[in-house]
Amino acid sequence: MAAMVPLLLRLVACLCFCFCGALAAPAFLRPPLTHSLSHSPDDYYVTKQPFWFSQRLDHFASQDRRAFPQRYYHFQSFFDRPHSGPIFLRICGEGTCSGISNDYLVVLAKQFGAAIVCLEHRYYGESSPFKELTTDNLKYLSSKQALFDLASFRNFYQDLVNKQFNRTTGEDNPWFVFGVSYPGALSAWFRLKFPHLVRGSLASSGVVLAVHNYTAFDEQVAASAGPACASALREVTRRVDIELASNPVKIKSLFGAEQLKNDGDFRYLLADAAAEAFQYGNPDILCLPLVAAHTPGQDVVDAYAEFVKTFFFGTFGASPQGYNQEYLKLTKSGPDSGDRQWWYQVCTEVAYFQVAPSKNSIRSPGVDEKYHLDLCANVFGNGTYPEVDITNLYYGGSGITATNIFFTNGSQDPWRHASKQKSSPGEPAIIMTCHNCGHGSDLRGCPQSPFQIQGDATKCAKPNEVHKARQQIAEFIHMLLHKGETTFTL
Ligand SMILES: *[C@@H]1O[C@H](CO)[C@@H](O)[C@H](O)[C@H]1NC(C)=O
Ligand SMILES: *[C@@H]1O[C@H](CO)[C@@H](O)[C@H](O)[C@H]1NC(C)=O
Ligand SMILES: *[C@@H]1O[C@H](CO)[C@@H](O)[C@H](O)[C@H]1NC(C)=O
Ligand SMILES: CC(=O)N[C@H]1CO[C@H](CO)[C@@H](O)[C@@H]1O
Repeated sequence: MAAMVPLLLRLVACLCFCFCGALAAPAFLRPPLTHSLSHSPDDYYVTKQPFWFSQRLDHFASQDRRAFPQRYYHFQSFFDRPHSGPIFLRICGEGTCSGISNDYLVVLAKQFGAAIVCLEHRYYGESSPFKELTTDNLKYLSSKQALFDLASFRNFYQDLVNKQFNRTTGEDNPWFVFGVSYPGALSAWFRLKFPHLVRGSLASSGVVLAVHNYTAFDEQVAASAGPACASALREVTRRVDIELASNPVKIKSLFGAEQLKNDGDFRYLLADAAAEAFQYGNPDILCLPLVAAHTPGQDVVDAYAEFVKTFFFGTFGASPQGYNQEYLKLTKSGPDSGDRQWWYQVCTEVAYFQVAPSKNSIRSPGVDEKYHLDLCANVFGNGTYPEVDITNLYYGGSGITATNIFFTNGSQDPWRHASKQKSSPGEPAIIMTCHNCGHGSDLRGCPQSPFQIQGDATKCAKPNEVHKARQQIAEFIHMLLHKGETTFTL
Protein backbone atom coordinates (compact mmCIF):
# COMPACT_ATOMS: atom_id res chain seq x y z
CA MET A 1 0.00 0.00 0.00
CA ALA A 2 1.41 3.32 -1.06
CA ALA A 3 1.63 6.40 1.06
CA MET A 4 0.18 5.14 4.31
CA VAL A 5 -0.71 8.00 6.57
CA PRO A 6 -2.41 8.03 9.93
CA LEU A 7 -6.07 8.88 9.84
CA LEU A 8 -5.59 12.43 10.98
CA LEU A 9 -7.06 15.29 9.12
CA ARG A 10 -4.25 17.06 7.46
CA LEU A 11 -3.89 19.72 4.87
CA VAL A 12 -0.77 19.72 2.80
CA ALA A 13 -0.20 21.80 -0.25
CA CYS A 14 1.14 19.72 -3.09
CA LEU A 15 4.74 20.68 -3.70
CA CYS A 16 4.86 19.50 -7.25
CA PHE A 17 2.73 21.15 -9.85
CA CYS A 18 0.75 18.22 -11.08
CA PHE A 19 -1.16 18.95 -14.21
CA CYS A 20 -1.77 15.76 -16.08
CA GLY A 21 -3.54 17.15 -19.07
CA ALA A 22 -6.85 15.40 -18.66
CA LEU A 23 -10.29 16.91 -18.49
CA ALA A 24 -11.45 17.58 -14.96
CA ALA A 25 -14.90 16.23 -15.60
CA PRO A 26 -14.10 13.53 -18.08
CA ALA A 27 -16.24 11.78 -20.55
CA PHE A 28 -18.28 8.89 -19.45
CA LEU A 29 -16.28 5.73 -19.99
CA ARG A 30 -12.90 6.26 -21.61
CA PRO A 31 -12.19 9.91 -20.95
CA PRO A 32 -11.31 11.54 -24.27
CA LEU A 33 -9.46 14.78 -24.84
CA THR A 34 -6.26 13.73 -23.12
CA HIS A 35 -4.32 14.77 -26.18
CA SER A 36 -6.12 17.91 -27.19
CA LEU A 37 -6.11 19.21 -23.64
CA SER A 38 -2.44 18.60 -22.99
CA HIS A 39 -1.97 22.00 -24.59
CA SER A 40 -4.98 23.43 -22.87
CA PRO A 41 -5.00 27.10 -21.99
CA ASP A 42 -4.93 27.88 -18.30
CA ASP A 43 -8.45 29.22 -18.38
CA TYR A 44 -9.86 25.72 -18.80
CA TYR A 45 -9.54 25.63 -15.01
CA VAL A 46 -10.13 28.30 -12.40
CA THR A 47 -7.58 26.56 -10.20
CA LYS A 48 -5.18 23.69 -10.59
CA GLN A 49 -3.51 24.04 -7.20
CA PRO A 50 -3.91 20.74 -5.39
CA PHE A 51 -4.40 20.11 -1.68
CA TRP A 52 -4.55 16.81 0.14
CA PHE A 53 -6.96 15.23 2.54
CA SER A 54 -6.36 12.07 4.55
CA GLN A 55 -9.15 9.70 3.58
CA ARG A 56 -10.10 6.46 5.21
CA LEU A 57 -9.52 3.45 2.95
CA ASP A 58 -12.51 1.38 4.06
CA HIS A 59 -15.55 3.16 5.42
CA PHE A 60 -17.28 -0.12 6.16
CA ALA A 61 -14.77 -1.80 8.49
CA SER A 62 -14.44 -0.10 11.84
CA GLN A 63 -11.28 -2.02 12.75
CA ASP A 64 -9.44 -0.97 9.58
CA ARG A 65 -7.81 2.39 10.23
CA ARG A 66 -5.79 2.63 7.02
CA ALA A 67 -5.94 5.88 5.08
CA PHE A 68 -4.66 7.37 1.83
CA PRO A 69 -4.09 10.92 0.61
CA GLN A 70 -6.90 12.18 -1.59
CA ARG A 71 -6.43 15.23 -3.78
CA TYR A 72 -8.79 18.18 -3.77
CA TYR A 73 -9.05 21.73 -5.07
CA HIS A 74 -10.84 24.76 -3.78
CA PHE A 75 -11.73 28.16 -5.15
CA GLN A 76 -12.91 31.00 -2.93
CA SER A 77 -12.65 34.07 -5.16
CA PHE A 78 -16.41 34.57 -5.25
CA PHE A 79 -17.01 33.51 -1.64
CA ASP A 80 -18.05 36.92 -0.38
CA ARG A 81 -20.15 35.88 2.62
CA PRO A 82 -18.13 33.10 4.22
CA HIS A 83 -20.43 32.94 7.22
CA SER A 84 -23.54 32.25 5.23
CA GLY A 85 -22.59 31.84 1.56
CA PRO A 86 -23.08 28.55 -0.21
CA ILE A 87 -20.40 25.97 -0.83
CA PHE A 88 -20.59 24.07 -4.12
CA LEU A 89 -19.13 20.59 -4.06
CA ARG A 90 -18.19 19.56 -7.58
CA ILE A 91 -17.76 15.81 -7.88
CA CYS A 92 -14.96 14.44 -10.02
CA GLY A 93 -15.42 10.97 -11.39
CA GLU A 94 -13.81 8.30 -13.48
CA GLY A 95 -10.61 10.03 -14.49
CA THR A 96 -7.81 12.30 -13.39
CA CYS A 97 -9.14 15.45 -11.77
CA SER A 98 -6.74 18.20 -12.79
CA GLY A 99 -8.48 21.16 -11.23
CA ILE A 100 -11.80 22.96 -10.99
CA SER A 101 -13.02 23.26 -14.54
CA ASN A 102 -14.15 26.60 -15.84
CA ASP A 103 -17.62 25.64 -16.95
CA TYR A 104 -21.07 26.93 -16.11
CA LEU A 105 -20.69 26.03 -12.45
CA VAL A 106 -18.22 28.89 -12.17
CA VAL A 107 -20.83 31.28 -13.54
CA LEU A 108 -23.29 29.99 -10.93
CA ALA A 109 -20.69 30.34 -8.17
CA LYS A 110 -20.18 33.96 -9.14
CA GLN A 111 -23.91 34.59 -9.18
CA PHE A 112 -24.42 33.08 -5.71
CA GLY A 113 -21.13 34.10 -4.08
CA ALA A 114 -20.24 30.47 -3.60
CA ALA A 115 -16.98 28.70 -2.84
CA ILE A 116 -16.25 25.70 -5.07
CA VAL A 117 -14.53 22.57 -3.83
CA CYS A 118 -13.74 19.50 -5.83
CA LEU A 119 -12.50 16.11 -4.65
CA GLU A 120 -10.71 13.64 -6.91
CA HIS A 121 -12.42 10.23 -6.94
CA ARG A 122 -10.58 7.46 -5.10
CA TYR A 123 -8.34 5.28 -7.33
CA TYR A 124 -8.14 7.86 -10.13
CA GLY A 125 -5.42 10.37 -10.95
CA GLU A 126 -3.22 11.01 -7.93
CA SER A 127 -5.75 9.66 -5.46
CA SER A 128 -5.04 5.97 -5.67
CA PRO A 129 -4.54 4.14 -2.37
CA PHE A 130 -2.39 1.55 -4.17
CA LYS A 131 0.37 1.69 -6.76
CA GLU A 132 -0.63 -1.71 -8.13
CA LEU A 133 -4.24 -1.90 -9.25
CA THR A 134 -4.57 -5.66 -8.95
CA THR A 135 -8.11 -6.96 -8.68
CA ASP A 136 -7.55 -7.56 -4.99
CA ASN A 137 -6.36 -3.98 -4.45
CA LEU A 138 -9.36 -2.63 -6.33
CA LYS A 139 -11.80 -4.03 -3.79
CA TYR A 140 -12.28 -0.65 -2.07
CA LEU A 141 -13.32 0.98 -5.34
CA SER A 142 -17.08 1.47 -5.35
CA SER A 143 -19.66 4.22 -5.52
CA LYS A 144 -20.56 3.50 -1.90
CA GLN A 145 -17.03 4.11 -0.68
CA ALA A 146 -16.86 7.20 -2.91
CA LEU A 147 -20.02 8.66 -1.34
CA PHE A 148 -18.54 8.22 2.12
CA ASP A 149 -15.36 9.91 0.87
CA LEU A 150 -17.46 12.88 -0.19
CA ALA A 151 -19.31 12.98 3.13
CA SER A 152 -16.18 12.99 5.25
CA PHE A 153 -14.53 15.47 2.92
CA ARG A 154 -17.56 17.75 3.15
CA ASN A 155 -17.27 17.85 6.94
CA PHE A 156 -13.51 18.29 6.80
CA TYR A 157 -13.86 21.28 4.51
CA GLN A 158 -16.63 22.82 6.60
CA ASP A 159 -14.30 22.62 9.63
CA LEU A 160 -11.57 24.20 7.57
CA VAL A 161 -13.81 27.11 6.60
CA ASN A 162 -14.89 27.52 10.23
CA LYS A 163 -11.25 27.80 11.28
CA GLN A 164 -10.35 30.02 8.36
CA PHE A 165 -13.06 32.55 9.23
CA ASN A 166 -12.92 32.14 13.00
CA ARG A 167 -16.40 30.69 13.25
CA THR A 168 -16.86 29.02 16.58
CA THR A 169 -20.54 28.26 16.65
CA GLY A 170 -23.49 28.46 14.39
CA GLU A 171 -24.78 26.58 11.45
CA ASP A 172 -22.87 25.12 8.57
CA ASN A 173 -22.84 26.89 5.24
CA PRO A 174 -25.52 25.71 2.82
CA TRP A 175 -23.96 23.04 0.61
CA PHE A 176 -24.90 22.02 -2.93
CA VAL A 177 -23.50 19.12 -4.86
CA PHE A 178 -22.91 18.92 -8.64
CA GLY A 179 -21.75 16.32 -11.11
CA VAL A 180 -21.94 15.29 -14.75
CA SER A 181 -22.37 11.68 -15.90
CA TYR A 182 -21.23 9.11 -13.28
CA PRO A 183 -20.46 12.03 -10.95
CA GLY A 184 -24.02 13.19 -11.77
CA ALA A 185 -25.28 9.89 -10.37
CA LEU A 186 -23.03 10.34 -7.32
CA SER A 187 -24.47 13.82 -6.93
CA ALA A 188 -28.03 12.45 -6.80
CA TRP A 189 -27.02 9.56 -4.56
CA PHE A 190 -25.22 11.92 -2.20
CA ARG A 191 -28.39 13.90 -1.56
CA LEU A 192 -30.28 10.59 -1.20
CA LYS A 193 -27.91 9.10 1.36
CA PHE A 194 -26.65 12.23 3.16
CA PRO A 195 -29.56 14.73 2.99
CA HIS A 196 -28.38 16.42 6.20
CA LEU A 197 -25.10 17.37 4.53
CA VAL A 198 -26.37 19.13 1.36
CA ARG A 199 -29.37 21.21 0.56
CA GLY A 200 -29.68 20.27 -3.08
CA SER A 201 -28.09 18.38 -5.94
CA LEU A 202 -27.64 18.79 -9.66
CA ALA A 203 -27.43 15.48 -11.50
CA SER A 204 -26.38 16.50 -14.99
CA SER A 205 -26.74 13.49 -17.28
CA GLY A 206 -26.60 11.55 -14.03
CA VAL A 207 -26.72 7.84 -14.79
CA VAL A 208 -28.58 6.71 -11.69
CA LEU A 209 -29.96 3.55 -13.25
CA ALA A 210 -27.57 0.60 -13.46
CA VAL A 211 -28.43 -1.45 -16.55
CA HIS A 212 -27.18 -4.91 -17.42
CA ASN A 213 -28.08 -5.09 -21.13
CA TYR A 214 -28.18 -1.43 -22.09
CA THR A 215 -29.72 -1.81 -25.56
CA ALA A 216 -31.36 1.63 -25.35
CA PHE A 217 -27.88 3.10 -25.75
CA ASP A 218 -27.52 1.87 -29.32
CA GLU A 219 -31.17 2.70 -30.05
CA GLN A 220 -30.52 6.29 -28.99
CA VAL A 221 -27.45 6.40 -31.24
CA ALA A 222 -29.73 5.42 -34.14
CA ALA A 223 -32.35 8.00 -33.17
CA SER A 224 -29.75 10.75 -32.75
CA ALA A 225 -28.19 9.87 -36.10
CA GLY A 226 -31.45 10.01 -38.04
CA PRO A 227 -32.39 7.54 -40.80
CA ALA A 228 -29.77 8.41 -43.44
CA CYS A 229 -26.78 8.44 -41.11
CA ALA A 230 -28.02 5.38 -39.21
CA SER A 231 -28.31 3.48 -42.46
CA ALA A 232 -24.76 4.47 -43.45
CA LEU A 233 -23.48 3.35 -40.04
CA ARG A 234 -25.26 0.00 -40.38
CA GLU A 235 -23.66 -0.49 -43.78
CA VAL A 236 -20.23 0.18 -42.26
CA THR A 237 -20.89 -2.38 -39.53
CA ARG A 238 -22.13 -4.99 -41.99
CA ARG A 239 -19.10 -4.62 -44.25
CA VAL A 240 -16.58 -4.50 -41.41
CA ASP A 241 -17.99 -7.73 -39.97
CA ILE A 242 -17.53 -9.42 -43.36
CA GLU A 243 -13.94 -8.14 -43.60
CA LEU A 244 -13.22 -9.26 -40.03
CA ALA A 245 -14.15 -12.81 -40.98
CA SER A 246 -11.83 -12.87 -44.00
CA ASN A 247 -8.97 -10.43 -43.44
CA PRO A 248 -8.98 -8.97 -39.93
CA VAL A 249 -5.49 -7.48 -40.12
CA LYS A 250 -6.34 -5.49 -43.24
CA ILE A 251 -9.54 -3.98 -41.90
CA LYS A 252 -8.02 -3.17 -38.51
CA SER A 253 -5.10 -1.38 -40.11
CA LEU A 254 -7.46 0.67 -42.28
CA PHE A 255 -8.67 2.12 -38.97
CA GLY A 256 -5.18 2.39 -37.47
CA ALA A 257 -6.15 -0.20 -34.87
CA GLU A 258 -4.08 -3.24 -35.84
CA GLN A 259 -2.89 -3.51 -32.22
CA LEU A 260 -6.34 -4.82 -31.23
CA LYS A 261 -5.90 -8.58 -31.46
CA ASN A 262 -9.37 -9.25 -30.07
CA ASP A 263 -12.04 -8.70 -32.76
CA GLY A 264 -14.54 -7.81 -30.05
CA ASP A 265 -12.36 -4.95 -28.84
CA PHE A 266 -12.18 -3.66 -32.42
CA ARG A 267 -15.95 -3.89 -32.90
CA TYR A 268 -16.48 -2.07 -29.62
CA LEU A 269 -14.11 0.70 -30.67
CA LEU A 270 -16.00 1.25 -33.92
CA ALA A 271 -19.33 1.35 -32.09
CA ASP A 272 -18.03 3.73 -29.45
CA ALA A 273 -16.55 6.18 -31.95
CA ALA A 274 -20.01 6.82 -33.41
CA ALA A 275 -21.77 6.89 -30.04
CA GLU A 276 -19.38 9.46 -28.63
CA ALA A 277 -20.01 11.76 -31.57
CA PHE A 278 -23.63 12.09 -30.41
CA GLN A 279 -22.83 11.94 -26.71
CA TYR A 280 -20.52 14.92 -27.02
CA GLY A 281 -22.49 16.98 -29.49
CA ASN A 282 -20.57 16.44 -32.74
CA PRO A 283 -23.23 14.83 -34.96
CA ASP A 284 -22.37 16.64 -38.19
CA ILE A 285 -18.65 15.85 -38.14
CA LEU A 286 -19.65 12.20 -38.25
CA CYS A 287 -22.80 12.18 -40.34
CA LEU A 288 -22.26 14.71 -43.14
CA PRO A 289 -19.29 12.93 -44.76
CA LEU A 290 -20.71 9.49 -44.00
CA VAL A 291 -24.05 10.13 -45.66
CA ALA A 292 -22.27 11.72 -48.64
CA ALA A 293 -20.12 8.59 -49.01
CA HIS A 294 -23.05 6.21 -48.76
CA THR A 295 -23.73 6.47 -52.48
CA PRO A 296 -22.66 4.44 -55.51
CA GLY A 297 -19.04 5.00 -56.44
CA GLN A 298 -18.09 6.09 -52.92
CA ASP A 299 -16.77 3.99 -50.06
CA VAL A 300 -18.61 4.41 -46.79
CA VAL A 301 -16.11 2.26 -44.87
CA ASP A 302 -13.24 4.47 -45.99
CA ALA A 303 -15.24 7.53 -44.95
CA TYR A 304 -15.83 6.04 -41.51
CA ALA A 305 -12.14 5.13 -41.17
CA GLU A 306 -11.29 8.73 -41.98
CA PHE A 307 -13.66 9.96 -39.26
CA VAL A 308 -12.22 7.54 -36.69
CA LYS A 309 -8.60 8.37 -37.45
CA THR A 310 -8.88 12.11 -37.96
CA PHE A 311 -11.59 13.10 -35.54
CA PHE A 312 -11.98 10.36 -32.94
CA PHE A 313 -8.27 9.64 -32.47
CA GLY A 314 -6.96 13.00 -33.65
CA THR A 315 -9.12 15.88 -32.49
CA PHE A 316 -11.02 14.02 -29.81
CA GLY A 317 -7.97 12.27 -28.34
CA ALA A 318 -9.26 8.70 -28.05
CA SER A 319 -6.88 5.85 -28.82
CA PRO A 320 -7.18 2.17 -29.78
CA GLN A 321 -5.19 1.40 -26.63
CA GLY A 322 -8.17 2.26 -24.42
CA TYR A 323 -10.12 -0.59 -26.04
CA ASN A 324 -7.37 -3.17 -25.75
CA GLN A 325 -8.01 -5.81 -23.10
CA GLU A 326 -4.30 -6.60 -22.94
CA TYR A 327 -3.74 -3.00 -21.87
CA LEU A 328 -6.69 -3.02 -19.46
CA LYS A 329 -4.99 -5.93 -17.67
CA LEU A 330 -1.96 -3.83 -16.76
CA THR A 331 -2.04 -3.05 -13.06
CA LYS A 332 0.32 -0.09 -12.69
CA SER A 333 -1.57 2.93 -11.49
CA GLY A 334 -0.67 6.01 -13.46
CA PRO A 335 -2.11 9.49 -13.39
CA ASP A 336 -3.16 9.42 -17.02
CA SER A 337 -5.67 6.68 -17.29
CA GLY A 338 -8.81 5.58 -15.61
CA ASP A 339 -9.77 2.90 -18.11
CA ARG A 340 -8.97 -0.11 -15.94
CA GLN A 341 -10.56 1.42 -12.85
CA TRP A 342 -13.73 2.39 -14.70
CA TRP A 343 -14.09 -1.07 -16.20
CA TYR A 344 -13.77 -2.45 -12.67
CA GLN A 345 -16.72 -0.31 -11.60
CA VAL A 346 -18.63 -1.40 -14.70
CA CYS A 347 -17.83 -5.07 -14.13
CA THR A 348 -18.77 -5.04 -10.44
CA GLU A 349 -21.48 -2.44 -9.87
CA VAL A 350 -23.23 -0.76 -12.78
CA ALA A 351 -22.64 -2.73 -16.02
CA TYR A 352 -24.21 -0.36 -18.58
CA PHE A 353 -23.15 -3.05 -21.08
CA GLN A 354 -23.72 -1.35 -24.42
CA VAL A 355 -24.95 -4.47 -26.17
CA ALA A 356 -26.43 -4.61 -29.66
CA PRO A 357 -30.23 -4.60 -29.72
CA SER A 358 -31.74 -7.58 -31.53
CA LYS A 359 -33.29 -5.38 -34.25
CA ASN A 360 -31.93 -2.46 -36.26
CA SER A 361 -28.68 -2.37 -34.38
CA ILE A 362 -26.02 0.16 -35.36
CA ARG A 363 -23.26 -1.77 -33.67
CA SER A 364 -22.22 -5.26 -34.62
CA PRO A 365 -24.24 -8.09 -33.06
CA GLY A 366 -20.82 -9.28 -31.87
CA VAL A 367 -20.89 -6.53 -29.23
CA ASP A 368 -23.09 -8.62 -26.98
CA GLU A 369 -23.43 -9.59 -23.35
CA LYS A 370 -20.84 -12.33 -23.77
CA TYR A 371 -18.24 -9.86 -25.06
CA HIS A 372 -18.67 -7.74 -21.93
CA LEU A 373 -18.72 -10.63 -19.46
CA ASP A 374 -15.66 -12.17 -21.13
CA LEU A 375 -13.88 -8.83 -20.82
CA CYS A 376 -14.72 -8.66 -17.11
CA ALA A 377 -13.43 -12.20 -16.52
CA ASN A 378 -10.35 -11.73 -18.67
CA VAL A 379 -9.34 -8.41 -17.14
CA PHE A 380 -10.34 -8.96 -13.49
CA GLY A 381 -10.62 -12.72 -13.10
CA ASN A 382 -13.26 -15.38 -13.43
CA GLY A 383 -16.41 -14.77 -11.48
CA THR A 384 -16.37 -11.00 -11.90
CA TYR A 385 -20.00 -10.04 -12.43
CA PRO A 386 -21.86 -6.72 -12.07
CA GLU A 387 -24.34 -6.55 -9.19
CA VAL A 388 -26.80 -4.42 -11.10
CA ASP A 389 -29.87 -5.48 -9.11
CA ILE A 390 -28.16 -4.78 -5.82
CA THR A 391 -27.01 -1.37 -7.04
CA ASN A 392 -30.54 -0.43 -8.06
CA LEU A 393 -31.95 -1.89 -4.85
CA TYR A 394 -29.56 0.30 -2.88
CA TYR A 395 -30.16 3.58 -4.74
CA GLY A 396 -33.56 3.13 -6.39
CA GLY A 397 -32.46 3.46 -10.04
CA SER A 398 -34.61 5.92 -12.02
CA GLY A 399 -37.14 5.58 -9.21
CA ILE A 400 -34.74 7.24 -6.77
CA THR A 401 -36.83 8.88 -4.06
CA ALA A 402 -35.35 11.93 -2.46
CA THR A 403 -35.94 15.67 -2.59
CA ASN A 404 -34.16 18.57 -4.20
CA ILE A 405 -32.30 16.71 -6.88
CA PHE A 406 -32.38 18.41 -10.27
CA PHE A 407 -31.92 16.10 -13.25
CA THR A 408 -30.84 17.40 -16.65
CA ASN A 409 -30.25 15.43 -19.83
CA GLY A 410 -29.35 16.13 -23.43
CA SER A 411 -31.80 14.85 -26.05
CA GLN A 412 -29.09 13.29 -28.26
CA ASP A 413 -27.15 11.65 -25.45
CA PRO A 414 -27.26 7.82 -25.51
CA TRP A 415 -26.81 7.84 -21.73
CA ARG A 416 -30.08 9.57 -20.93
CA HIS A 417 -31.99 6.29 -20.69
CA ALA A 418 -29.87 5.44 -17.67
CA SER A 419 -30.87 8.71 -16.04
CA LYS A 420 -34.13 10.08 -14.67
CA GLN A 421 -35.97 11.88 -17.46
CA LYS A 422 -39.32 12.60 -15.89
CA SER A 423 -40.02 15.04 -13.12
CA SER A 424 -41.47 13.82 -9.85
CA PRO A 425 -42.19 15.68 -6.62
CA GLY A 426 -38.94 17.15 -5.33
CA GLU A 427 -37.06 15.90 -8.37
CA PRO A 428 -37.42 18.24 -11.34
CA ALA A 429 -36.14 16.85 -14.63
CA ILE A 430 -35.38 18.67 -17.84
CA ILE A 431 -34.30 17.46 -21.26
CA MET A 432 -32.45 19.98 -23.40
CA THR A 433 -33.65 19.16 -26.88
CA CYS A 434 -31.49 20.18 -29.81
CA HIS A 435 -29.46 18.76 -32.67
CA ASN A 436 -26.21 18.66 -30.68
CA CYS A 437 -27.42 18.66 -27.07
CA GLY A 438 -25.47 15.86 -25.41
CA HIS A 439 -23.89 14.76 -22.18
CA GLY A 440 -23.66 17.55 -19.60
CA SER A 441 -24.63 20.33 -22.03
CA ASP A 442 -26.03 22.42 -19.17
CA LEU A 443 -22.62 22.79 -17.55
CA ARG A 444 -20.40 22.37 -20.59
CA GLY A 445 -22.26 23.81 -23.55
CA CYS A 446 -22.08 22.18 -27.00
CA PRO A 447 -20.10 20.38 -28.16
CA GLN A 448 -18.33 19.14 -25.07
CA SER A 449 -15.14 18.81 -27.08
CA PRO A 450 -13.31 21.10 -27.29
CA PHE A 451 -14.03 22.33 -23.82
CA GLN A 452 -16.18 25.46 -23.67
CA ILE A 453 -15.02 28.14 -21.27
CA GLN A 454 -17.79 28.96 -18.77
CA GLY A 455 -19.95 26.45 -20.58
CA ASP A 456 -20.52 28.75 -23.56
CA ALA A 457 -23.82 27.62 -25.08
CA THR A 458 -23.72 29.68 -28.27
CA LYS A 459 -22.69 26.63 -30.32
CA CYS A 460 -25.66 24.59 -29.15
CA ALA A 461 -28.12 24.20 -32.02
CA LYS A 462 -30.76 25.77 -29.75
CA PRO A 463 -28.91 27.81 -27.14
CA ASN A 464 -32.25 28.68 -25.61
CA GLU A 465 -32.83 25.08 -24.57
CA VAL A 466 -29.64 25.22 -22.55
CA HIS A 467 -30.40 28.70 -21.20
CA LYS A 468 -33.81 27.52 -20.02
CA ALA A 469 -32.27 24.62 -18.13
CA ARG A 470 -29.65 26.90 -16.61
CA GLN A 471 -32.22 29.43 -15.52
CA GLN A 472 -34.19 26.73 -13.80
CA ILE A 473 -31.10 25.39 -12.09
CA ALA A 474 -30.40 28.92 -10.80
CA GLU A 475 -33.99 29.26 -9.57
CA PHE A 476 -33.66 25.92 -7.86
CA ILE A 477 -30.52 27.03 -6.01
CA HIS A 478 -32.04 30.41 -5.21
CA MET A 479 -35.16 28.91 -3.74
CA LEU A 480 -33.32 26.38 -1.62
CA LEU A 481 -30.99 29.08 -0.31
CA HIS A 482 -33.77 31.39 0.70
CA LYS A 483 -36.40 28.96 1.82
CA GLY A 484 -34.14 26.30 3.33
CA GLU A 485 -35.54 22.81 3.50
CA THR A 486 -38.49 23.20 1.19
CA THR A 487 -39.10 21.07 -1.83
CA PHE A 488 -38.55 22.48 -5.29
CA THR A 489 -40.79 21.27 -8.10
CA LEU A 490 -40.85 22.43 -11.69
C1 LIG B 1 -9.03 34.96 12.86
O1 LIG B 1 -8.40 35.14 14.10
C2 LIG B 1 -7.01 35.30 13.99
C3 LIG B 1 -6.41 35.34 15.40
O2 LIG B 1 -7.21 36.10 16.27
C4 LIG B 1 -6.72 36.58 13.19
O3 LIG B 1 -5.32 36.76 13.05
C5 LIG B 1 -7.36 36.45 11.82
O4 LIG B 1 -7.19 37.64 11.08
C6 LIG B 1 -8.82 36.14 11.95
N1 LIG B 1 -9.35 35.86 10.61
C7 LIG B 1 -10.49 36.34 10.15
C8 LIG B 1 -10.87 35.97 8.77
O5 LIG B 1 -11.20 37.07 10.82
C1 LIG C 1 -28.83 -10.02 -21.47
O1 LIG C 1 -29.13 -10.35 -22.79
C2 LIG C 1 -28.81 -11.69 -23.12
C3 LIG C 1 -29.04 -11.86 -24.60
O2 LIG C 1 -30.31 -11.41 -24.95
C4 LIG C 1 -29.66 -12.63 -22.28
O3 LIG C 1 -29.32 -13.96 -22.57
C5 LIG C 1 -29.36 -12.35 -20.82
O4 LIG C 1 -30.20 -13.14 -20.01
C6 LIG C 1 -29.59 -10.89 -20.49
N1 LIG C 1 -29.13 -10.68 -19.14
C7 LIG C 1 -29.82 -10.01 -18.23
C8 LIG C 1 -29.25 -9.95 -16.84
O5 LIG C 1 -30.85 -9.46 -18.48
C1 LIG D 1 -11.16 -18.92 -16.10
O1 LIG D 1 -12.13 -19.67 -16.81
C2 LIG D 1 -11.67 -20.11 -18.07
C3 LIG D 1 -12.84 -20.74 -18.81
O2 LIG D 1 -13.66 -21.46 -17.94
C4 LIG D 1 -10.51 -21.08 -17.86
O3 LIG D 1 -10.03 -21.52 -19.11
C5 LIG D 1 -9.39 -20.32 -17.13
O4 LIG D 1 -8.33 -21.22 -16.84
C6 LIG D 1 -9.91 -19.71 -15.84
N1 LIG D 1 -8.87 -18.85 -15.32
C7 LIG D 1 -8.55 -18.84 -14.05
C8 LIG D 1 -7.45 -17.90 -13.67
O5 LIG D 1 -9.07 -19.53 -13.21
C1 LIG E 1 -38.15 12.32 -24.00
C2 LIG E 1 -38.45 12.55 -22.57
O1 LIG E 1 -38.23 11.72 -21.73
N1 LIG E 1 -38.93 13.73 -22.29
C3 LIG E 1 -39.25 14.13 -20.96
C4 LIG E 1 -38.45 15.33 -20.64
O2 LIG E 1 -38.74 15.85 -19.39
C5 LIG E 1 -40.07 16.28 -19.34
C6 LIG E 1 -40.24 16.97 -18.01
O3 LIG E 1 -39.91 16.10 -17.00
C7 LIG E 1 -41.01 15.11 -19.52
O4 LIG E 1 -42.34 15.55 -19.48
C8 LIG E 1 -40.72 14.46 -20.85
O5 LIG E 1 -41.48 13.30 -21.00
